[in-house]
This record gives sequence, C-alpha cells and structure tokens, in this order.
Amino acid sequence: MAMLKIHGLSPSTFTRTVRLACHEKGIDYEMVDAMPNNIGPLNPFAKIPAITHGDVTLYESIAILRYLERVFPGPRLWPDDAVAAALCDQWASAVADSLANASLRYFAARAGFLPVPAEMAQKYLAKTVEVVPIFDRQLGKHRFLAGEQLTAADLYLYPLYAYFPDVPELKAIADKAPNCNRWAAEMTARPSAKATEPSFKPQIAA
Ligand SMILES: N[C@@H](CCC(=O)N[C@@H](CS)C(=O)NCC(=O)O)C(=O)O
Repeated sequence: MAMLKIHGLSPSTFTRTVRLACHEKGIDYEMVDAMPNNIGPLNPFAKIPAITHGDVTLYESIAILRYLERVFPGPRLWPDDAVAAALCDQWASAVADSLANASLRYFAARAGFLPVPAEMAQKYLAKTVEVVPIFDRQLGKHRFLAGEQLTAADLYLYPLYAYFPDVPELKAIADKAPNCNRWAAEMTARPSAKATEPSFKPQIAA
C-alpha cells in the first residue's frame, strides 16, 4: 500500500488530530511540512491538514479520519453501534465547532496569529468559559468524551485542550474543570500523545 503523507504542521491542532488517529490505529505515515498559505491545490480552502495516499488527496480532518477508519485495520475510532457512533460524531463536531471557535481563536489571538480587536478576543474567551463546563460534565459521566472507549471525539478535544496550560486565562478555565483534567492526564500518558507532541509552540506573551 502507498505511504500515507500528512501535509500540515506539528503545532496545528487539526493536524495533530489526524496524526493521533494514525498512531492510535498503527498507521505509518510521513509528515510533510505545509502551512495554510502554501498547502496549495491540496486544499483550496487553504487550511491544514491534507493527506495524500497514492492517488487519493483529502482535506477536512473528519473526512480524513473516516477514510483512515475505512481503509486501515487497527483499533476502531468509531463504535459499531449506530447511536454510539452518532454520539462520537456529535462530540467531535462540538469540539471542532464550539470549542475550536472559542479557545483556538483565543489562543491564536494571544499568539498573534489572529489579529482581532481585544474586544473580539474577550468574546472568544467568554465563549470558552461557557463551553468547557459542558465537556467537563460529559467527562464526569464517562471515561472518554463519547463513552467508555477512546473514539475520534477524544482525538479532536485533546490537541485543543493540551494548549490550555500554556495561556494563563485558559489555564484558569481548565483549573475549574477537574474531569477534563483527569481525562487529559490519561490522554497525555498515551503513546499517541507523546509521539505527536508539537515540535515547537507559539510564544504567548504574559
Ligand atoms: N475544518 C478543518 C479545519 C482546519 C483548520 O482550521 N486548520 C487550521 C490550523 S489548526 C488552519 O489551517 N487555519 C488557517 C486558517 O483558518 O486560515 C479540518 O477539520 O481540517
């Protein structure tokens, strides 16, 4: 089978989601450094990651994860049960929408990648304060985000949440989310998390 190539950058949370999936499923891959501004025709929407696998080119992390799930053997990232699989999709989507549009934007604003007025950054922070308790309540009920087994949903949440300790305002939110922290500690101990630790991190001004 052709070698899978992941085009992206190690600090990118969505790139890390795809890399985590590969490690969890035992898929060999090659990283090809790419930025949103030079990913070119691999993603006409100018976002990372994209993958190439033989003749196949794909972007959008959820499409990539579902492709990997269908094409490669190894541990399943979605449960077989229809309701459990839908819940996995629900939580993955909630992270990629509600949390990413809050905490990732705040992080990007603080790191200087997203030049928005301070007022807008505060809105992202306020939204993060609002949504983190929803994840915390869910993780108070289950070992993993979509139930008792690791699923794709965890692979969405982990790269985002792993940045919280790096920004004092996000850390203050995480400090009030004991179930997220219990889950994050378990995730951090997994070989997949260790293997995908960002090779560098954006500098955050104090
Ligand atoms: N929906 C996309 C989101 C990808 C995404 O937003 N990636 C970020 C990096 S983590 C990016 O490329 N941002 C550049 C931009 O939005 O201009 C996916 O799931 O792959």
